[in-house]
Amino acid sequence: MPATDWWRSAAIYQVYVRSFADADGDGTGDLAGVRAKLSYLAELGVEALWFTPWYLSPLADGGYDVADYRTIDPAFGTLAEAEKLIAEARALGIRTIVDIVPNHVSDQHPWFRAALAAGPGSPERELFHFKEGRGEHGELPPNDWEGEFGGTAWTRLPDGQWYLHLFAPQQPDLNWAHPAVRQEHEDVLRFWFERGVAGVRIDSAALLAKDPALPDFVEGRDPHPYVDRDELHDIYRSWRRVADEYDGVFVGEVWLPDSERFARYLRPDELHTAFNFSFLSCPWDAALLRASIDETLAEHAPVGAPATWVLCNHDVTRTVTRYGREETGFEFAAKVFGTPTDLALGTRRARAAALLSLALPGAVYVYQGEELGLPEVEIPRDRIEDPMHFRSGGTDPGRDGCRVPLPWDPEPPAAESWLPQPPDWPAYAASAQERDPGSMLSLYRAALRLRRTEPGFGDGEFGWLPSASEVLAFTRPGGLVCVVNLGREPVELPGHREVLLASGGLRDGLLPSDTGVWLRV
Ligand code: ISL
Repeated sequence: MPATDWWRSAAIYQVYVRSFADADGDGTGDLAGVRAKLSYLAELGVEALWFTPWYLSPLADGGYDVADYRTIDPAFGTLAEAEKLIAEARALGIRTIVDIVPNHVSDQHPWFRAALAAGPGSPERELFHFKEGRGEHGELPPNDWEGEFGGTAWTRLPDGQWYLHLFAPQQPDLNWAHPAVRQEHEDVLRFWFERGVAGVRIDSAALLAKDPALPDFVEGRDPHPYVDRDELHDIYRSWRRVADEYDGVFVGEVWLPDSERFARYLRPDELHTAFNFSFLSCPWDAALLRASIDETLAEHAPVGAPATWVLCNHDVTRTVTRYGREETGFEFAAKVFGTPTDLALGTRRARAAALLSLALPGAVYVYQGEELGLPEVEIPRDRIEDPMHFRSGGTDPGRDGCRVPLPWDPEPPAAESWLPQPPDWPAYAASAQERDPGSMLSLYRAALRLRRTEPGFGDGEFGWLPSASEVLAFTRPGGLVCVVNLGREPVELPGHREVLLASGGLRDGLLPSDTGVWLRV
């Protein structure tokens, strides 16, 4: 495979900078911390790092409220440090992916401040969606759209106008029909590609374009006023021309139930890849997972794009907690206060799921802490920071529970971290897991090493093997076979020469419940 095709098979590690590693001991992760852990990441065996937004930000939404795309937030470091980090990682064979948030900016971004100052009717306001309200005195929002975090998607200003924000009020939506908005983002892409980044993750990629009439939402009406509008494809085609100048690649955050609509973003002149959220939100059930895998491969094939496999990220319940819960369906990935979890069961399944996702064809994402088997944390209510919690009126725990700073060592850090680590987290410390061959970290290291050295893994041929309905079994080139038992009873393994790796012990040659194995046949 040519070197420029690295993204078709890469194992990509998501770094939530604020919670990764804290070098200056102020309780918040930073770039110096990432640089200090590059050898850990190289040893883990990942081929690229995706950094969640590290730009100047008031952190009203964990950095997804960007005040300046060309400045690193001083809490994290400096641009010069980011450049060093990109180069040092590259020297270790690790590429960098930055996170671009094109749907909105921070309310502290110079454009929005200028728009507020310039007042109604000004050209500055045309970069956003400012509107008069409805009702006798404009006291009602311009339309009935609800924000992704709950509540109306509009906020009224003292001058009477309202502005649109699909997320928090501190995240005003940009007007993508405006040429300056397009120009600015292409300049920002160039800015980061010039600094050596290999790829860009596109936040909320299907939400940028809005119906210019900003009509009320009507269930089932096509096209949707702001999700997956056709205008987006022209935007991404011109982004692709920029990326191609640098051999840069895109991964889109595209949550769409319709696979044909989803695949449009992956046409050869648009985005290279998109996250596979249907796999992430699929419960631990052989038939459902098999269907999700089939559907994923079928939707990618016509456009020639590789699939991606994602078990968790900074927005969803951590894998070991999710797989230890009873309920199924999409709520499964969403967050609920006080849902009982069987962590031992969830961990066993998460280990098997790791072997499953790492053996499937395409690229794969690992979210920081997944390799440590961290569970979701129930954050004390008075420590929650996520706007999703507050916008839900306190009913939704929000997403902080998967964003707790990583435990590197069994000794707690000198300064308490910005989100508190639970008292039992020393047991998950990376330095302790490194020495334990049975740990989640050892499993991930071994699996990622095999994935790199065995050419049959990554993008390429895939075929199901006949198996019991509760078992997922498939072949990859070079005689590689992955078998995962989701049933209650141990099952026999296909005839094989060698067990390469197992997520748990085999018993009398049988594969126990909730266990996965890689074989060579
Ligand atoms: O669009 C959705 C469903 O149709 C949402 O799920 C949406 O894609 C998702 O919430 C977007 O998440 C991303 O953007 C947010 C940020 O808070 C998240 O952390 C980020 O991953 C706003 O920038």
